[in-house]
Amino acid sequence: NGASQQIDTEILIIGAGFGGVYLMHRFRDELGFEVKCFEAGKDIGGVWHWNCYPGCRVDSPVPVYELDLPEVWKTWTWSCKYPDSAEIRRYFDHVDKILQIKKDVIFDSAVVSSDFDANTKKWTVKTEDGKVATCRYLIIATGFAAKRHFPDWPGMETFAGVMHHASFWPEGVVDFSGKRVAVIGTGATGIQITQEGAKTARELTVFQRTPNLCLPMDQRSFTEKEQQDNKANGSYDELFRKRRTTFSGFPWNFLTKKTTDDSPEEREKTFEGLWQEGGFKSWLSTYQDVFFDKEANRLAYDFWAKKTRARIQDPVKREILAPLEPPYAFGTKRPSLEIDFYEQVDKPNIHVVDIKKNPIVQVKPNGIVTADGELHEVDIIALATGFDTVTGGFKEMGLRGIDGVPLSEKWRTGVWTHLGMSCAGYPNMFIMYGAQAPTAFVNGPTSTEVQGDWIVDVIMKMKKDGVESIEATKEAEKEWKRKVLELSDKMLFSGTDSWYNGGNIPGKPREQLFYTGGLQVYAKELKESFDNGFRGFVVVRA
Ligand code: NA7
Repeated sequence: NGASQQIDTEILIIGAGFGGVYLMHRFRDELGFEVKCFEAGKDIGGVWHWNCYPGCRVDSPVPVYELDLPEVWKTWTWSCKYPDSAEIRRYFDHVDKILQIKKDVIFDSAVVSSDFDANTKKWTVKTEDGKVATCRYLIIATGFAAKRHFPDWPGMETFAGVMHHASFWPEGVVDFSGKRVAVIGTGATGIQITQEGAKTARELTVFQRTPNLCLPMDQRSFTEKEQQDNKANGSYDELFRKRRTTFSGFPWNFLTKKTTDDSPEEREKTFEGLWQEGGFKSWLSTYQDVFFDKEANRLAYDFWAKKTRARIQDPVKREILAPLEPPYAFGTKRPSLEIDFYEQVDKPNIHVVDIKKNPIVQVKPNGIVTADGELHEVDIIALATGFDTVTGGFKEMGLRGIDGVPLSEKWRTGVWTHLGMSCAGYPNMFIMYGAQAPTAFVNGPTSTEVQGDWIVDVIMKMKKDGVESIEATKEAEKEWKRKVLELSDKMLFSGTDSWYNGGNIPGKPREQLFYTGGLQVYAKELKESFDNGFRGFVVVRA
């Protein structure tokens, strides 16, 4: 019970994932600010603290997927290109060992209300267990996966076996050996649980609503020597510099020529080359017009289907997992990376149920009933059903603007921000890795640094210029929304239901939630506002 805790600090950060940790370090250690952090969980690491489900692994390669803090990366060694979540938790322990982050994080502190006092010009933030903090600057770094999505099938509470949402999976205590397992959902999470769980489960059934157009993970082990060499020869420095200059925050870009500029043979060679390089290359380094042009997109899909279908021998599973006709435009839902997912699913003791055609209608004590009346008997249910992305978590923090209107009300029918980082009526509140920013299409640590450095620059300039508070203007919010929507309207995203546009959650307002102009253009927008006297902000001087 934290009822007696009263904290007063210059900067309060909510969330101790990559974003929170990076900003604590910059503000506290480099600039000497007083900083505290409220974290809902019991440790730092954000999604990597929460996600302990079997097979959980990052699907961006290291060292691209780590912070550019030399004192941290010079003293850390990875075991492989795509580490699992336990290794990333060890990385965060190392971050703490070097930077002593945890001493200023207050754990088990889910924020339930945040109000701005116009007289003192301070935020008051309260947690579920009664802790109270006041601060001048409030930084929300809660990420996009703070609110889990639970389906509401009748009878869920009657299930007699083990059932968890993947991101509440208890670390290491559920053994699949000899068990019958249901995995519901085929996003990145469902694919990973299935790929891992199929190796030990007696039987495993994947309930798929929409196919995941998975790409090959170019997983390999790393030696200490090669990492040392790359740190010494400047490869790390070059990579960290380069990744800030691209669309996706990875150190490579799209191909700018059109898909149909190439002959069928050249195109095949290009697609094949990207496929062999692996990872997200086939997604975020392919021909750019794949995201704009239906014909180009179909060519990309056909290549994917050809590669994938060849790996699935069971004809029924092949049609469900990798149909000849695209279920949606290639790349408009997030592809998962896999190693042997298709081979695992092809085994006779692994089953695939197409729940778009044959939906789940009920959960019984001993299993799951589909519309055709079949009872799928299982001992374990893994709910890999995703998140009420970005806005879900935001709306639950009890944020209230200076006019007293809760953010949940302001955002009832859609999101309003300037640059994805500030809201009208919320002075000195900054958002990291949220809606209307490139979040979903950008390597997390790169995005953290670009947005984080901007917040640092803004607060330093405010102090230097005697600015007491800034907040987005309503006009800037309208203009930014127009820009975000206009960019994505030219692309193929709107035709696909996904967490990019709220289409994954029943009743959620459906609008493009992320900025699709790429990180390098977005960074220019941030810089332009900064260089032009905080353009788009109400600036109040002391
Ligand atoms: P995702 O990508 O949102 O995937 C959730 C999956 O669950 C997806 O296949 C959904 O099908 C499915 N789903 C959601 N609700 C239901 C219901 N009610 N019934 C059946 N199936 C359902 O979440 P993840 O956790 O896999 O990944 C989230 C991100 O975290 C990931 O992209 C990485 O960035 C890390 P749908 O496709 O909506 O038809």
